[in-house]
Amino acid sequence: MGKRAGGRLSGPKCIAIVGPFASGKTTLLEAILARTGAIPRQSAVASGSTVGDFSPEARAHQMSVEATVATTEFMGESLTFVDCPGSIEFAFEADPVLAACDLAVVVAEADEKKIPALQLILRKLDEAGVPRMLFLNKIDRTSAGVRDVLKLLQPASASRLLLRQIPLRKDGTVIGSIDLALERAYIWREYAASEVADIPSDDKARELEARFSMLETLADHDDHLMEQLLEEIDPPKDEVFDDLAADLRDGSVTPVLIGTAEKGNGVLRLLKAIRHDAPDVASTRKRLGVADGDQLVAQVMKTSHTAHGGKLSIARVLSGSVADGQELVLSDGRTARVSGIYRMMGKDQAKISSATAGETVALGKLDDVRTGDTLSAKKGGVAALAALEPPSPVYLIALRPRERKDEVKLSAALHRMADEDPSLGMTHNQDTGETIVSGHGEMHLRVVVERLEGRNQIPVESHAPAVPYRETIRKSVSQRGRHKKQSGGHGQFGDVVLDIKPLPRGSGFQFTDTITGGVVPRGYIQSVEAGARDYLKAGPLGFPVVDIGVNLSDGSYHAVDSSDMAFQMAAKLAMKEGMAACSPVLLEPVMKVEIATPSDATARVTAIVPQRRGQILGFDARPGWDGWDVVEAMMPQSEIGNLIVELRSATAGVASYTARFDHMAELTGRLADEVMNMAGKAA
Ligand SMILES: Nc1nc2c(ncn2[C@@H]2O[C@H](COP(=O)(O)OP(=O)(O)O)[C@@H](O)[C@H]2O)c(=O)[nH]1
Ligand SMILES: [Mg+2]
Repeated sequence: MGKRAGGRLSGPKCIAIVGPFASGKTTLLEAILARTGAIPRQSAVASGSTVGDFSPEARAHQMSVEATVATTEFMGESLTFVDCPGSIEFAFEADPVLAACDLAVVVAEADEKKIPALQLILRKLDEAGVPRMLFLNKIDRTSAGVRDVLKLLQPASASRLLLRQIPLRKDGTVIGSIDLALERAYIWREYAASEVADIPSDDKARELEARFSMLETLADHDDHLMEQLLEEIDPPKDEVFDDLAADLRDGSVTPVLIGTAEKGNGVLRLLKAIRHDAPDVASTRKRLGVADGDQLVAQVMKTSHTAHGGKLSIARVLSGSVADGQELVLSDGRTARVSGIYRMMGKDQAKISSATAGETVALGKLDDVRTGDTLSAKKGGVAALAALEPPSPVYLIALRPRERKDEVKLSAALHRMADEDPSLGMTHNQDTGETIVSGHGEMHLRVVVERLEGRNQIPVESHAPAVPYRETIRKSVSQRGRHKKQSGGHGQFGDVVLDIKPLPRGSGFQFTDTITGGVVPRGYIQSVEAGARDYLKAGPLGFPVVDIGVNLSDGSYHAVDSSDMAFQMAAKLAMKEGMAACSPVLLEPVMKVEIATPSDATARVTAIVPQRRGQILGFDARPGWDGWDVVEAMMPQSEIGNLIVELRSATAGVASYTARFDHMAELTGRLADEVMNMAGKAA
């Protein structure tokens, strides 16, 4: 392999901060902003005054619930960091960010329990082709050797983890780091630049060994370096740096840096590594297939509706430039005019007049623009770059405003939220006045409700969505229905005999007639069918009736008093009396469920299924997912409502499932009684 360019790439960069929940991403962002002077001092996440997690919802739950964007400057270069939430419930926030960033800093810690979550995140990076560095955080709390930690984490990463720094310990505590490429020691100071020192002689052997192992890995992609190692020549530092940068950029290795974000330790080294090694916007254009040139191409990473400034579309300018007031074109040809361009700092914005390639800025009032859209300056300017596909929802709630007067306000607020979060699904049910909101976990939708009640001041009522129970019959019957009224002038007369019988599951409703000799005139047969159908809306148990056949076999009519209405009434009467004698039974929907889980939790998952009246169909390795299984099962829909909560707690938060309707099954006994009682109360 020839030598690759590894020189420093200047220009504004966009860096996603990703990693498992509570690994220290928000803390790291805070440390970076403090170290680069964007904020006066570093606050602790617990203090509630960090740049990330500024929303009341994030503070209440002590977790990031949305991406935070902050632009700072380091040694004269613009760096935009996007702190992406770690919880799988909010994971979709990261997808549009990854679609347009240059680099991801993966924040991880030496915690075995978080490996499945780390694996999920690294997969996302692989899919998006995003080069990454790993920041091994909380090193102050890590007693294990850093190389053992890497061995622990390596299975989660398809690309090779390359240890770039080792901790410097004194009396068992970490006091700094040794950089293996620079061959220098850094003694950490809290919230301040480290003191540079020579590598203590006691640590020299350890350093040399770790350095050699780093060089060996780099030599896998550099024949020249390999030769030098074989000949025991110490390679020039420049060559090592070039290899580090090149291997990072093409994704063949993931350099690992260490630190304690909470004290600002290791942050400057991280920033320097970013400065020297990170790909730039030209590399990202190449990755995304965007032509070089001065044509505007911008990719929207996030949408937010601010209390005062209106809608903001946070976009990465991939090429060209954008100016305030400019008309932009979406990839489908629609246009929108920019009103305000801002540099972001968490919840705050600073107005600027234009932005050029590489910058990540907020574009104001692009009403029709959505997260994931690709913007250009002229029609046909660019095709959509990223097709964002939210995972299928795993949790649903039904909600309605507590007060009717809030209906319009609620629908507007939900509309804004769906605009901000494309992974929220919404369907409005005209009949019940409820909106069914679907999302990716209990917390995801709890935050929706909190935002409605907090930010939007709309008190709402929410509950589990109703399960669509049905009923059918188990016996046949023949029933006469006679509707006769004589009250002044015209009377009413209809008379029918209906043969009612059960049909196989999934048949729905079938209506036939065997009328001969015109005992019920043709025109009224339709009326009989209409009457029977109307009855089916609520059978003897109170639920819509399915899988029955009704045959009109006999009847009589009156030349003057018979009417459409009268025959409908007669049919309903026959249905009402007949159905009660047909041994009605409740039907519940049963879903075919596929649960994806890390293999070491498969046994726990298969134990959950039968507890929820489910039946395991089998399980198998998850295609393309090392160390994961897919469990297939049949489960009643009523048992799936909060299934995800239990699955997540059994799998360190990473399991997911898809469910689709399979069939209706009879429900009898105590459970059926409960369903009927509930329905009775609601009616
Ligand atoms: N001991 C220690 N704790 C840290 C460090 N970095 C973050 N934390 C703590 O870990 C918790 C989670 O941090 P946070 O930044 O919110 O994690 P995030 O979910 O990845 O954004 C907080 O209580 C932090 O104070 C660190 O380097 N050392
Ligand atoms: Mg966070």
